[in-house]
Amino acid sequence: MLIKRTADIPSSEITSESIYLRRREFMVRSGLALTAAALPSGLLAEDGTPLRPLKAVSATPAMSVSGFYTDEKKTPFDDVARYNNFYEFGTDKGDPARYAHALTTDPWSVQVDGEVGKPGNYALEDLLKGIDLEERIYRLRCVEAWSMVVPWVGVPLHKLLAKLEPTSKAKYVEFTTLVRPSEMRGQKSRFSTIDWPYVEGLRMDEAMHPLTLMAVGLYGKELPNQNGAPFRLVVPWKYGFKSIKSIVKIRLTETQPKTTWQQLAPSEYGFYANVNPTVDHPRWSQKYERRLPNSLFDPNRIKTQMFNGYEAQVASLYKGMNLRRYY
Ligand SMILES: Nc1nc2c(c(=O)[nH]1)N[C@H]1C(S)=C(S)[C@@H](COP(=O)(O)O)O[C@H]1N2
Ligand SMILES: [Mo]
Repeated sequence: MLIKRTADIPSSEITSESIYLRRREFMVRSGLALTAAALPSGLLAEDGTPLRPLKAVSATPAMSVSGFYTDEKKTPFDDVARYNNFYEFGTDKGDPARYAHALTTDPWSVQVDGEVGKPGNYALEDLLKGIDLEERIYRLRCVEAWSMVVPWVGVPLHKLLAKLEPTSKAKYVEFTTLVRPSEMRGQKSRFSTIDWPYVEGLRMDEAMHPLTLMAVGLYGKELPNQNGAPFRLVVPWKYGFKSIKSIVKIRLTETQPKTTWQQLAPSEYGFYANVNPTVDHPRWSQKYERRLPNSLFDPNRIKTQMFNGYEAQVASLYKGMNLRRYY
């Protein structure tokens, strides 16, 4: 969507001149140079449609100092896009890739409210306008003890929040995923235990941390739907469930948001959910993880690192906090 070249937008999608102009304006003003011709057309969404390229400011060696980049082996695109957790489409790891193509991601708007100077219902392209896209190569560690290395494309959340002008009362950021059972088959399942919408949240200092990213793409292309298109959170030092997908609402609050997994099983999933190999999940150890891709014969088991390897960058946020209590 936000990444389409004007020439790529089929006339059937151009519903009005104002939408057409808005898209064009986004592409020009955001500095989002489109290099469709220069990139291989290799990456396909699960339904066979090509993923549009994004031009991001790449990670540089200087950035690696602050954790923006890891030179660990990247998890291949096919694994990143086929092994997912996105319960709105089902609980099987293959369900999101199988069913998420049904999701309409254009147009997409994001409701901004609560403790901000600039509340409103923003078209995604307007929300991101003027902020350069950046590439970040992060480890992603699921609470279920598997992990990946993903090259994301997105904007730092602190830049977006600065645009929205948080008030002095803003202590937390709450994020909400779309509810659209007609396109999200997991939301109409009788077996679903989740009370939709999926909600996540961060403390303000976590949200403002330079590592915290709002992703719109991966592997240099727009996000596959199953990875949370068109707009999702990525917090690399926390368990994957904090990195909420397909966001339609951002609310700044004075009080701690009631988040989905914490509500569902408070003794198993905390609000903080910082990756911590010394605090086990009540039902399994968190000391090791399976790094994807792996197989029965090669489990690719590696040691889990404190704060998922981002201790140098984020430990100061939790100074003096009992991480066994605030898990
Ligand atoms: N809305 C929503 N966001 C979500 C989830 C979900 O079920 N619904 N699953 C979370 C979990 S548990 C993980 S591990 C990551 C997985 O992201 P990925 O599929 O892009 O690897 O998404 C997170 N974001
Ligand atoms: Mo997860």
